[in-house]
Amino acid sequence: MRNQELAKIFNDMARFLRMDGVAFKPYAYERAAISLELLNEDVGDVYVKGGIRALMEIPGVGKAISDHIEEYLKTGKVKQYEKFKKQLPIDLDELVRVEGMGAKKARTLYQKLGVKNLKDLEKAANAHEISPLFGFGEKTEKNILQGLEFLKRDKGRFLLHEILPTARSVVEKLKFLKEVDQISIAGSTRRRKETIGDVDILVVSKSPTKVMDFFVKLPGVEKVWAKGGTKASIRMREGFDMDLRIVQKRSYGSALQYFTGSKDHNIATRRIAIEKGLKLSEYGVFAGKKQIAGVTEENVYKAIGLPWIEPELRENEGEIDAALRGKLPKLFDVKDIKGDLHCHSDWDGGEDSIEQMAKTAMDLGYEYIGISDHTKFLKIEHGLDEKQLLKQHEAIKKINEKLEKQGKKFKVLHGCEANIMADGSVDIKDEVLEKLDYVIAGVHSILKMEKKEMMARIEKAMKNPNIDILAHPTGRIVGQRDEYQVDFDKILKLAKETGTILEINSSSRLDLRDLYIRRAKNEGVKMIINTDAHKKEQLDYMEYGVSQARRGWAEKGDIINTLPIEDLLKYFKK
Ligand code: DGT
Ligand code: CA
Ligand code: CA
Repeated sequence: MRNQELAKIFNDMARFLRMDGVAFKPYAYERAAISLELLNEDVGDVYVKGGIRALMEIPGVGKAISDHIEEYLKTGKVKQYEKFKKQLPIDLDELVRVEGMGAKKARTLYQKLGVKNLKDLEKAANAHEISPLFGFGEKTEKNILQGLEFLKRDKGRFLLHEILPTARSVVEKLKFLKEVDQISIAGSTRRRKETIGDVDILVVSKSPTKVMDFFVKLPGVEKVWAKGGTKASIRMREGFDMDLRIVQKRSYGSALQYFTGSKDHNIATRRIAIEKGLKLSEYGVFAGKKQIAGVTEENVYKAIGLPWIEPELRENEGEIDAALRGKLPKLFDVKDIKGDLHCHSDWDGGEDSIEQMAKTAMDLGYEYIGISDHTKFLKIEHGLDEKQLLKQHEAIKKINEKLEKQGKKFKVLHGCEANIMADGSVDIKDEVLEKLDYVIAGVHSILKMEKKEMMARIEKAMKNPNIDILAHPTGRIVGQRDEYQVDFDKILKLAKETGTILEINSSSRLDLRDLYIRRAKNEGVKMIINTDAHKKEQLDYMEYGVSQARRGWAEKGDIINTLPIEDLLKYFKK
């Protein structure tokens, strides 16, 4: 699709313009880029159908940008972009993915050291050519090396939310085939890991060839790596691979158990089988030559003396032992979630109005939504100041009155996402915070602090009687950024002392991570799963936070937004 290519060009142009200190234009280009990525139709088709006028109807596309689009469609190029590239022939898109590398830094490194891409950057950093440069220093050089390391570590892996919708739609399409008797997603996707290497799908069918033929010809298949009698492997347009395996009906359960993994979980279950004088493989559970289980996963586990274990727990992190002792956690489901308290509206530059967000939340079956827009320190996010928050408070009051009149049993709560400043104070006055239903606070600036300083900062915020929820408590972003220097034991201790709720943020942060959720649960610290949605569609991210909580062994009682509103409110400090 040309939409993607144009979006990349516009994002790059925004970066070039920002480097030149142009004030508003970069936003316009970024907006257009987002719009193009979201557009369901190829922008070329839009143009063919309605010309430049139709282009200008795309949200965020004005006259100047529609001219660029037209030029690109006609010539394959955007002249202004080519001009930028000539001045600065570097792979900006690649370079800025390194955490801590902005466009300006990239330009300086090109001008001083000729750095054009990641490879050059790594060479320069390893040779300590960066630290002596004006405005860089040893700390920056170290950060760049860490950022590069991070990119490498996750190379070739995709975020679960980038993959799951496609994997599901492939399964849905395969289900339509009458030749498909049974089908399931397996592998790390079924275990809902944060990142996925490849998608594994299992099928039971009496006509494997038909299923294989259909699979390799699905729309969006870019390359067929292999296609045999019972296994095919494809590369999707989005860049990830999918494996399809056809198995026998009598082995479906054991194959599902095997290919769901994890490998370490499998090794452990096989050992248990051996101890019982049995053999467990992808083909079944065998006593000598006789198959005693394999049709369903339940009977596979049962045959080796275990209850069925939820896929999210299968990491050999104590689940086998817990299963043997009848102590597996009772996991909950996205259906148990009653509301979402970290949601942004168009008041802070989000995409949708409070009412639209509320309507979507109602459609999801929620009982409440909390609007928590950014506050004033975050200028790029159009953060609200005290006056705007008070105005918003009145607006939400009116919306609730309207809902009540309509007889809806749904409530909009008013919060905010305040910034924890370097000294641990927040950027909104207490007398305004006191008026809100709840307050979320998070660290959004000066992330590279020494642990002691960072913890003093967070401690002060958690002790603030107006702060109810600590947003994305460790600052990590999957595949992009490690957590900042925190002492998680201390955070847990403070959460207990102060009654501050820890957030499980469902966006690509996935913060808290699973292991931390498990520790919080063990300490009796309460958590809340929030999406951090900046538009209504992102309210769907809830399921990723729920998966994360499940991977962290959390139960309903650990998560306060499984509660009805009256009980939820009791967990806030005032
Ligand atoms: P991924 O794709 O890297 O995100 O992770 P998985 O877990 O999906 O791994 P994958 O696709 O290589 O294999 C799917 C499952 O097959 C894996 O979870 C467990 C099973 N499996 C693969 N190789 C082995 C192995 O050498 N030994 C055992 N016991 N199981 C294996
Ligand atoms: Ca896999
Ligand atoms: Ca695989």
